[in-house]
Amino acid sequence: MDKKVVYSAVQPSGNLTIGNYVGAIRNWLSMQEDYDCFFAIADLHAVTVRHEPAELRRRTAELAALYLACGIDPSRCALYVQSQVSAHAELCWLLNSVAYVGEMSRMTQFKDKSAKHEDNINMGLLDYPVLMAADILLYQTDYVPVGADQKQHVEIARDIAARFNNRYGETFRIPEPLIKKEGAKICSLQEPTKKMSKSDENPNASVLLTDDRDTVLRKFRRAVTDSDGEVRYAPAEKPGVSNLLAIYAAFKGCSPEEAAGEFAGKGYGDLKTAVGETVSDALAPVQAERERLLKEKTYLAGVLAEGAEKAFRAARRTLSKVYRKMGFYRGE
Ligand code: AQP
Repeated sequence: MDKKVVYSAVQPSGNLTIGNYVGAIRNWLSMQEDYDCFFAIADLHAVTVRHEPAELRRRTAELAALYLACGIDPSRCALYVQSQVSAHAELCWLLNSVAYVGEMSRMTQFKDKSAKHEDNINMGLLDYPVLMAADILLYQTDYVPVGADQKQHVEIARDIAARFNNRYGETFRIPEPLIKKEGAKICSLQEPTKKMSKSDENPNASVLLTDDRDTVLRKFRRAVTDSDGEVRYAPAEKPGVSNLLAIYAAFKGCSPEEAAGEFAGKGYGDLKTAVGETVSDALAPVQAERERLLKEKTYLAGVLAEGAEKAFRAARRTLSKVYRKMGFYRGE
Protein backbone atom coordinates (compact mmCIF):
# COMPACT_ATOMS: atom_id res chain seq x y z
CA MET A 1 0.00 0.00 0.00
CA ASP A 2 1.18 3.53 -0.78
CA LYS A 3 2.43 5.52 2.16
CA LYS A 4 0.36 8.49 3.33
CA VAL A 5 1.79 11.87 2.35
CA VAL A 6 3.00 14.53 4.78
CA TYR A 7 3.81 18.15 3.88
CA SER A 8 5.13 20.89 6.14
CA ALA A 9 7.34 23.95 5.87
CA VAL A 10 8.91 26.82 7.77
CA GLN A 11 9.65 30.28 6.39
CA PRO A 12 13.24 31.53 6.37
CA SER A 13 11.90 34.80 7.78
CA GLY A 14 14.15 35.05 10.82
CA ASN A 15 15.98 32.94 13.32
CA LEU A 16 13.81 30.02 14.32
CA THR A 17 12.38 29.90 17.81
CA ILE A 18 11.83 26.95 20.11
CA GLY A 19 8.14 27.37 19.07
CA ASN A 20 8.98 26.48 15.46
CA TYR A 21 11.06 23.56 16.74
CA VAL A 22 8.57 22.09 19.19
CA GLY A 23 5.43 22.96 17.20
CA ALA A 24 6.75 21.85 13.81
CA ILE A 25 10.21 20.47 12.97
CA ARG A 26 10.58 18.10 15.91
CA ASN A 27 7.29 16.41 15.06
CA TRP A 28 8.49 15.72 11.54
CA LEU A 29 11.35 13.47 12.61
CA SER A 30 9.35 10.41 13.56
CA MET A 31 7.19 10.77 10.44
CA GLN A 32 10.03 10.22 7.99
CA GLU A 33 9.89 6.45 8.45
CA ASP A 34 6.19 5.86 7.94
CA TYR A 35 5.14 8.59 5.51
CA ASP A 36 6.12 10.07 2.17
CA CYS A 37 7.40 13.39 3.51
CA PHE A 38 7.87 16.73 1.78
CA PHE A 39 9.62 19.30 3.98
CA ALA A 40 10.10 22.71 2.43
CA ILE A 41 11.83 25.97 3.18
CA ALA A 42 9.00 28.37 2.39
CA ASP A 43 10.97 31.23 0.87
CA LEU A 44 8.11 32.40 -1.40
CA HIS A 45 6.08 33.04 1.73
CA ALA A 46 8.93 34.93 3.36
CA VAL A 47 8.84 37.78 0.83
CA THR A 48 5.32 38.81 1.86
CA VAL A 49 6.92 41.04 4.48
CA ARG A 50 9.78 43.41 3.69
CA HIS A 51 13.11 41.58 3.55
CA GLU A 52 16.75 42.02 2.67
CA PRO A 53 17.64 39.88 -0.39
CA ALA A 54 21.06 38.89 0.96
CA GLU A 55 19.51 37.96 4.27
CA LEU A 56 16.87 35.78 2.62
CA ARG A 57 19.60 33.87 0.77
CA ARG A 58 21.65 33.41 3.94
CA ARG A 59 18.65 32.39 6.04
CA THR A 60 17.55 29.84 3.45
CA ALA A 61 20.92 28.06 3.68
CA GLU A 62 20.85 28.36 7.47
CA LEU A 63 17.39 26.82 7.64
CA ALA A 64 18.48 23.93 5.43
CA ALA A 65 21.44 23.31 7.77
CA LEU A 66 19.12 23.50 10.75
CA TYR A 67 16.63 21.00 9.29
CA LEU A 68 19.50 18.57 8.76
CA ALA A 69 20.98 19.26 12.20
CA CYS A 70 17.59 18.54 13.79
CA GLY A 71 17.60 15.11 12.15
CA ILE A 72 15.71 15.56 8.88
CA ASP A 73 17.19 12.88 6.63
CA PRO A 74 17.22 13.86 2.93
CA SER A 75 17.39 10.21 1.86
CA ARG A 76 14.04 9.55 3.51
CA CYS A 77 12.12 12.68 2.47
CA ALA A 78 12.13 15.52 -0.05
CA LEU A 79 13.91 18.42 1.63
CA TYR A 80 13.84 21.43 -0.69
CA VAL A 81 13.49 25.16 -1.21
CA GLN A 82 9.96 26.14 -2.28
CA SER A 83 11.05 28.63 -4.98
CA GLN A 84 13.12 25.92 -6.68
CA VAL A 85 9.92 24.02 -7.50
CA SER A 86 8.00 26.41 -9.74
CA ALA A 87 4.84 24.29 -9.49
CA HIS A 88 4.08 25.99 -6.13
CA ALA A 89 3.71 29.43 -7.72
CA GLU A 90 1.88 28.01 -10.73
CA LEU A 91 -0.71 26.15 -8.71
CA CYS A 92 -1.16 29.19 -6.47
CA TRP A 93 -2.17 31.23 -9.52
CA LEU A 94 -4.64 28.57 -10.64
CA LEU A 95 -6.17 28.28 -7.17
CA ASN A 96 -6.53 32.05 -6.94
CA SER A 97 -9.56 31.72 -9.19
CA VAL A 98 -11.36 29.50 -6.67
CA ALA A 99 -10.34 31.45 -3.55
CA TYR A 100 -12.33 34.47 -2.42
CA VAL A 101 -10.93 37.81 -1.30
CA GLY A 102 -13.46 37.91 1.56
CA GLU A 103 -12.30 34.66 3.13
CA MET A 104 -8.63 35.62 2.75
CA SER A 105 -9.15 38.97 4.44
CA ARG A 106 -10.73 37.22 7.42
CA MET A 107 -7.63 35.12 8.17
CA THR A 108 -6.15 35.83 11.60
CA GLN A 109 -2.58 35.92 10.31
CA PHE A 110 -3.53 38.41 7.57
CA LYS A 111 -5.15 40.67 10.15
CA ASP A 112 -2.18 40.38 12.54
CA LYS A 113 0.43 40.96 9.86
CA SER A 114 -1.53 43.82 8.26
CA ALA A 115 -1.63 45.54 11.62
CA LYS A 116 2.09 44.92 12.12
CA HIS A 117 3.13 46.00 8.61
CA GLU A 118 0.67 48.81 7.96
CA ASP A 119 2.96 50.39 5.38
CA ASN A 120 3.24 47.18 3.35
CA ILE A 121 -0.10 45.37 3.11
CA ASN A 122 0.77 43.73 -0.18
CA MET A 123 -1.16 41.24 -2.33
CA GLY A 124 1.20 38.46 -1.26
CA LEU A 125 0.17 38.89 2.36
CA LEU A 126 -3.48 38.45 1.39
CA ASP A 127 -2.66 35.55 -0.93
CA TYR A 128 -0.45 33.73 1.59
CA PRO A 129 -3.09 31.08 2.42
CA VAL A 130 -3.68 30.31 -1.27
CA LEU A 131 0.04 29.72 -1.77
CA MET A 132 0.00 27.54 1.33
CA ALA A 133 -2.98 25.62 -0.08
CA ALA A 134 -0.99 25.12 -3.29
CA ASP A 135 2.04 23.90 -1.27
CA ILE A 136 -0.07 21.29 0.45
CA LEU A 137 -2.37 20.21 -2.39
CA LEU A 138 0.44 19.77 -4.93
CA TYR A 139 1.60 16.60 -3.20
CA GLN A 140 -1.85 15.08 -2.59
CA THR A 141 -1.04 15.51 1.07
CA ASP A 142 -2.85 13.55 3.77
CA TYR A 143 -1.37 15.23 6.86
CA VAL A 144 0.08 18.64 7.62
CA PRO A 145 1.95 18.71 10.95
CA VAL A 146 1.82 22.33 12.16
CA GLY A 147 1.52 24.41 15.31
CA ALA A 148 -1.95 25.55 16.40
CA ASP A 149 -1.51 28.98 14.74
CA GLN A 150 -1.55 27.42 11.27
CA LYS A 151 -4.73 25.39 11.76
CA GLN A 152 -6.86 28.05 10.08
CA HIS A 153 -4.66 27.99 6.98
CA VAL A 154 -4.92 24.21 6.67
CA GLU A 155 -8.68 24.54 7.00
CA ILE A 156 -8.81 27.04 4.15
CA ALA A 157 -6.66 24.67 2.07
CA ARG A 158 -9.30 21.99 2.70
CA ASP A 159 -12.07 24.38 1.63
CA ILE A 160 -10.21 25.35 -1.54
CA ALA A 161 -9.55 21.69 -2.40
CA ALA A 162 -13.19 20.71 -1.87
CA ARG A 163 -14.42 23.69 -3.88
CA PHE A 164 -12.06 22.86 -6.74
CA ASN A 165 -13.07 19.16 -6.71
CA ASN A 166 -16.68 20.19 -6.74
CA ARG A 167 -16.26 22.53 -9.67
CA TYR A 168 -13.84 20.55 -11.86
CA GLY A 169 -14.11 16.96 -10.64
CA GLU A 170 -12.04 14.92 -8.17
CA THR A 171 -8.50 16.35 -8.30
CA PHE A 172 -7.13 16.98 -4.82
CA ARG A 173 -6.94 14.87 -1.71
CA ILE A 174 -8.39 16.75 1.29
CA PRO A 175 -5.56 17.27 3.82
CA GLU A 176 -5.82 17.16 7.58
CA PRO A 177 -3.87 19.26 10.08
CA LEU A 178 -1.85 17.28 12.59
CA ILE A 179 -1.47 19.31 15.75
CA LYS A 180 0.21 17.75 18.76
CA LYS A 181 -1.37 18.62 22.05
CA GLU A 182 1.95 19.26 23.78
CA GLY A 183 3.90 22.25 22.44
CA ALA A 184 1.27 23.26 19.85
CA LYS A 185 1.46 26.84 21.04
CA ILE A 186 4.60 28.00 22.75
CA CYS A 187 3.99 31.54 23.95
CA SER A 188 6.10 34.68 24.16
CA LEU A 189 8.20 34.95 27.32
CA GLN A 190 7.26 38.62 27.61
CA GLU A 191 3.56 38.50 26.62
CA PRO A 192 2.58 34.94 27.47
CA THR A 193 -0.90 35.15 25.96
CA LYS A 194 0.68 35.72 22.51
CA LYS A 195 2.48 33.02 20.52
CA MET A 196 6.27 33.06 20.45
CA SER A 197 7.25 34.37 17.03
CA LYS A 198 10.54 34.60 15.17
CA SER A 199 9.73 38.14 14.02
CA ASP A 200 8.95 39.52 17.49
CA GLU A 201 10.67 42.86 17.96
CA ASN A 202 11.40 42.25 21.62
CA PRO A 203 14.51 40.03 21.74
CA ASN A 204 13.58 38.75 25.20
CA ALA A 205 10.23 37.41 23.98
CA SER A 206 11.58 34.49 21.96
CA VAL A 207 14.20 31.83 22.59
CA LEU A 208 16.04 31.24 19.33
CA LEU A 209 17.47 27.90 18.31
CA THR A 210 20.79 29.69 17.85
CA ASP A 211 20.87 31.31 21.31
CA ASP A 212 23.89 30.34 23.41
CA ARG A 213 23.51 28.94 26.91
CA ASP A 214 23.90 32.26 28.74
CA THR A 215 21.33 33.93 26.50
CA VAL A 216 18.83 31.10 26.96
CA LEU A 217 19.25 31.19 30.76
CA ARG A 218 18.95 34.98 30.83
CA LYS A 219 15.80 35.04 28.67
CA PHE A 220 14.09 32.50 30.91
CA ARG A 221 15.19 34.39 34.03
CA ARG A 222 13.50 37.50 32.65
CA ALA A 223 10.30 35.68 31.62
CA VAL A 224 7.10 37.33 32.78
CA THR A 225 5.28 35.33 35.49
CA ASP A 226 2.85 36.61 38.16
CA SER A 227 2.88 37.64 41.80
CA ASP A 228 1.11 34.61 43.22
CA GLY A 229 4.31 32.58 43.72
CA GLU A 230 2.83 29.11 43.28
CA VAL A 231 4.03 26.85 40.43
CA ARG A 232 0.81 25.51 38.94
CA TYR A 233 -0.37 24.66 35.42
CA ALA A 234 -3.38 26.90 34.78
CA PRO A 235 -3.00 28.56 31.33
CA ALA A 236 -5.96 30.97 31.62
CA GLU A 237 -5.16 32.12 35.13
CA LYS A 238 -1.35 31.89 35.08
CA PRO A 239 -0.24 32.16 31.42
CA GLY A 240 3.42 32.96 32.14
CA VAL A 241 4.11 30.12 34.57
CA SER A 242 2.01 27.71 32.50
CA ASN A 243 4.01 28.59 29.39
CA LEU A 244 7.27 27.83 31.22
CA LEU A 245 5.83 24.51 32.35
CA ALA A 246 4.66 23.74 28.81
CA ILE A 247 8.14 24.45 27.43
CA TYR A 248 9.80 22.37 30.15
CA ALA A 249 7.35 19.52 29.48
CA ALA A 250 7.85 19.70 25.70
CA PHE A 251 11.62 19.32 26.13
CA LYS A 252 11.38 16.68 28.88
CA GLY A 253 8.73 14.60 27.10
CA CYS A 254 6.17 14.78 29.89
CA SER A 255 2.86 16.58 30.36
CA PRO A 256 2.75 20.14 31.78
CA GLU A 257 0.78 18.79 34.75
CA GLU A 258 3.55 16.27 35.48
CA ALA A 259 6.09 19.07 35.14
CA ALA A 260 4.12 21.15 37.64
CA GLY A 261 4.29 18.20 40.07
CA GLU A 262 8.11 18.30 39.89
CA PHE A 263 8.11 21.90 41.07
CA ALA A 264 5.57 21.56 43.86
CA GLY A 265 6.77 23.60 46.81
CA LYS A 266 9.51 25.29 44.75
CA GLY A 267 9.64 28.90 43.54
CA TYR A 268 9.58 30.56 40.13
CA GLY A 269 13.37 30.99 40.22
CA ASP A 270 13.86 27.20 40.37
CA LEU A 271 11.43 26.68 37.51
CA LYS A 272 13.12 29.33 35.34
CA THR A 273 16.58 27.87 35.92
CA ALA A 274 15.41 24.32 35.22
CA VAL A 275 13.63 25.30 31.97
CA GLY A 276 16.64 27.30 30.81
CA GLU A 277 19.06 24.45 31.50
CA THR A 278 16.82 21.83 29.90
CA VAL A 279 16.32 23.89 26.75
CA SER A 280 19.97 24.83 26.34
CA ASP A 281 21.11 21.23 26.91
CA ALA A 282 18.74 20.09 24.14
CA LEU A 283 19.84 22.84 21.75
CA ALA A 284 23.62 22.43 22.15
CA PRO A 285 24.10 19.39 19.84
CA VAL A 286 21.76 20.85 17.20
CA GLN A 287 23.71 24.11 17.21
CA ALA A 288 27.06 22.36 16.84
CA GLU A 289 25.83 20.26 13.91
CA ARG A 290 24.26 23.30 12.24
CA GLU A 291 27.57 25.17 12.45
CA ARG A 292 29.42 22.21 10.91
CA LEU A 293 26.92 21.84 8.06
CA LEU A 294 26.95 25.53 7.21
CA LYS A 295 30.58 25.15 6.17
CA GLU A 296 29.62 22.32 3.76
CA LYS A 297 28.19 24.64 1.08
CA THR A 298 28.46 22.20 -1.84
CA TYR A 299 26.86 19.41 0.15
CA LEU A 300 23.96 21.64 1.21
CA ALA A 301 23.33 22.86 -2.34
CA GLY A 302 23.41 19.26 -3.59
CA VAL A 303 20.91 18.07 -0.97
CA LEU A 304 18.52 20.90 -1.86
CA ALA A 305 18.84 20.36 -5.61
CA GLU A 306 18.07 16.67 -5.19
CA GLY A 307 15.15 17.47 -2.91
CA ALA A 308 13.74 19.93 -5.44
CA GLU A 309 13.92 17.29 -8.16
CA LYS A 310 12.09 14.77 -5.99
CA ALA A 311 9.42 17.31 -5.12
CA PHE A 312 9.08 18.43 -8.74
CA ARG A 313 8.45 14.87 -9.94
CA ALA A 314 5.55 14.52 -7.51
CA ALA A 315 4.21 18.05 -8.03
CA ARG A 316 4.21 17.74 -11.82
CA ARG A 317 1.60 14.95 -11.70
CA THR A 318 -0.90 17.08 -9.78
CA LEU A 319 -0.20 20.21 -11.78
CA SER A 320 -0.83 18.47 -15.15
CA LYS A 321 -4.08 17.11 -13.77
CA VAL A 322 -5.17 20.58 -12.65
CA TYR A 323 -4.41 22.13 -16.06
CA ARG A 324 -6.34 19.33 -17.76
CA LYS A 325 -9.34 19.57 -15.46
CA MET A 326 -9.52 23.34 -15.82
CA GLY A 327 -9.57 23.05 -19.59
CA PHE A 328 -6.18 24.45 -20.55
CA TYR A 329 -5.24 23.58 -24.14
CA ARG A 330 -2.54 20.95 -24.37
CA GLY A 331 -2.66 20.13 -28.05
CA GLU A 332 -5.69 17.83 -28.15
N1 AQP B 1 4.94 29.65 19.07
C1 AQP B 1 4.74 28.55 18.37
N2 AQP B 1 4.35 27.41 18.99
C2 AQP B 1 4.17 26.26 18.28
N3 AQP B 1 4.35 26.18 16.93
C3 AQP B 1 4.73 27.30 16.28
N4 AQP B 1 4.99 27.56 14.98
C4 AQP B 1 5.34 28.85 14.85
N5 AQP B 1 5.32 29.46 16.05
C5 AQP B 1 4.94 28.52 16.96
C6 AQP B 1 4.92 26.58 13.90
O1 AQP B 1 6.13 26.64 13.17
C7 AQP B 1 5.86 26.33 11.80
C8 AQP B 1 6.52 27.28 10.88
O2 AQP B 1 6.03 28.56 11.03
P1 AQP B 1 6.29 29.62 9.87
O3 AQP B 1 7.71 29.87 9.67
O4 AQP B 1 5.53 29.23 8.66
O5 AQP B 1 5.64 30.92 10.36
P2 AQP B 1 4.75 31.29 11.51
O6 AQP B 1 3.77 30.26 11.89
O7 AQP B 1 4.19 32.63 11.15
O8 AQP B 1 5.86 31.37 12.64
P3 AQP B 1 6.53 32.63 13.24
O9 AQP B 1 7.66 32.15 14.08
O10 AQP B 1 5.51 33.47 13.93
O11 AQP B 1 7.10 33.37 11.98
P4 AQP B 1 6.93 34.86 11.55
O12 AQP B 1 7.29 35.66 12.75
O13 AQP B 1 7.89 35.00 10.42
O14 AQP B 1 5.51 35.02 11.13
C9 AQP B 1 4.36 26.25 11.65
O15 AQP B 1 3.96 24.90 11.66
C10 AQP B 1 3.86 26.94 12.88
O16 AQP B 1 2.59 26.48 13.26
